[in-house]
Amino acid sequence: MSLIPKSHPRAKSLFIREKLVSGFNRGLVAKEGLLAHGRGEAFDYLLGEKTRKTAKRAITASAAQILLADLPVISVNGNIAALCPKEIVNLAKVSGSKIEVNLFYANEKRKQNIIRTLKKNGAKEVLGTNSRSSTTLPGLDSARRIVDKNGIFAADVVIVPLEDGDRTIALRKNGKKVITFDLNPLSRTSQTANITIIDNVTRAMELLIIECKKLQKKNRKMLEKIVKDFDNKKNLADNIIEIRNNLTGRLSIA
Ligand code: PTJ
Repeated sequence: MSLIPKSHPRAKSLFIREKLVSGFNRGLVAKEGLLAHGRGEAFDYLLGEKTRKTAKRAITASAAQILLADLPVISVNGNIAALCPKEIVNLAKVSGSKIEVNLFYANEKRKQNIIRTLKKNGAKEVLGTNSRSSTTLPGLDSARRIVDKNGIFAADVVIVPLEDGDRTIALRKNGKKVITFDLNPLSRTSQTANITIIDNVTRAMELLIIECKKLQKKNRKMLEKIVKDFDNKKNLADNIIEIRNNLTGRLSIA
């Protein structure tokens, strides 16, 4: 049972923290994942802990891009498995995406724990552990280079929540479209992905599922137009303005 009273002014943020700590205690999250979460929290604070207009725009473009894909794959790491396992499985179902576990801090036991959690939440198939179908993503030195031939390696669109910059660059160099969730608009991942959703995954993942369901009714031409009209660099610049406005708004209240 949680020790955090619902009335606490920062209850939501503290509940998310608890999910991460619980994920760590259950062997899903790397120690470093707790630190990565702290960095995310700081940026969420600057955003005002709200899904901003720029995130909504990126979510619409992401949904269109995923629905246009021949083989979309969702890459899952420890933090994502702890924060939104059910949403990952739902997104995969709604969008016809495959799920692949891919860790920066490689650890076979943690991989198995993550797969078990995803399966408990309804996943039928989770790639990322079969050595017979594994291969190497060129241009990457970290453990993330090991990918499944039928998953990330073959994908045309890869969804990489909470990512490190090196792999985003490698995926792009290998001709993939990359969609990321990252609270830091200045990170290399944010700057190099095709579509960056600057929002907390705990808010944005559910919104992406809803948007995929909504856009399923649109034809291919309309989806292509949504993707074509989206400019990631401009959206990131607009996001910095949102942060600035949020901060100046707070200062003027004080
Ligand atoms: O489970 P593993 O071994 O694959 O490791 C996963 C981590 C997250 C530890 C690894 O990928 C890592 O070190 O990532 P970075 O380079 O610290 O980047 C994580 C990014 O995610 C940072 O830019 C954070 O601001 C951002 N972030 C953290 N929490 C959230 C977030 N973005 C969206 N929602 C969050 N809840």
